[in-house]
Amino acid sequence: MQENKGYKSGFVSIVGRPNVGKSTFLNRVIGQKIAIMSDKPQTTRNKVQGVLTQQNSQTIFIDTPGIHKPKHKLGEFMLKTSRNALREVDVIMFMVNAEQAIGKGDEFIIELLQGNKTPVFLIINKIDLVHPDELVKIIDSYKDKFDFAEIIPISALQGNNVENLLSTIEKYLPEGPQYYPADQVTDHPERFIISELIREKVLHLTREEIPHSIAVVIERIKPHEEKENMIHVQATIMVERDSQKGIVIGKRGALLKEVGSRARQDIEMLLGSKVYLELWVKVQKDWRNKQTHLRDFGFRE
Ligand code: GDP
Ligand code: K
Ligand code: MG
Repeated sequence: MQENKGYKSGFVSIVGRPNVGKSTFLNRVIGQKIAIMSDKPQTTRNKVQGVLTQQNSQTIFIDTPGIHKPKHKLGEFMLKTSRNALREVDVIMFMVNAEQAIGKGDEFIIELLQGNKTPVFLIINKIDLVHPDELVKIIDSYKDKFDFAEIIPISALQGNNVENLLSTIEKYLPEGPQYYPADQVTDHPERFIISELIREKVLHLTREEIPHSIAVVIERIKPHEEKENMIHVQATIMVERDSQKGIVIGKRGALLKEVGSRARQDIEMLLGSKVYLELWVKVQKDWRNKQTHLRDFGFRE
């Protein structure tokens, strides 16, 4: 783990209609095929993380499942996951296809982005397929709809202007630790989502006394030893003070129990399986400042 002062790190969500090239971009940047790509919409069903480690920064990319108006419960859940992904990141890349006029799907995403404080980059992908004049037109049509922090045309397939995009992202990252070892390019997407689901429930069920500084570590995800078709998830909620531990556990464990029961339902939806969720609460003083601890917080496989 790097202790460099001035080191930057952060999270970048990639959103956009199906087939605009989100996975192609991620794979180019990470240099390995980690996201499933295809010419069929909705190939990416789960969030996929890609980790890009550079000299002075580390960027964690999240390839969201296609954001579209949900048609069923699971769709709603995925949309919720994507929505949360938009709040908790440092930059949002809104990717569009240079060949396509702005459509209903794009407008729906723009609607979701309204009111969000995270800087949004408009990424016009597939510029290898269009004439520069066309590019200007498409940029103008989007400019009217939203106040983008940056507008960057690229070709994810051929690599044009991707370096420029990466150095622009770097400028927007806050100072932070190197979460992952430099040679690690991906993480189990489920791990990250599960920890976020648990954290979300704690935040919903507690008040101001619990600052948004808790962390959830997924210790283990494995088949249940006795019950067939059940997955055993073991997770630890890290707090900074003893008093916070008491709050998270609640009277006779009532609050923790409620967190567990709500989180379990979401995790079952995510994994499509029955889940036994084992939750622990641990006090880890000053965990935010200790990079070795961050490393233990599931940012590692
Ligand atoms: P996603 O659904 O947004 O993840 O899109 P994919 O990455 O799966 O890409 C969909 C299709 O667009 C694939 O056939 C890609 O090869 C193609 N594609 C992606 N980026 C580019 C690009 O910059 N130029 C061209 N010509 N095709 C691209
Ligand atoms: K696709
Ligand atoms: Mg994809």
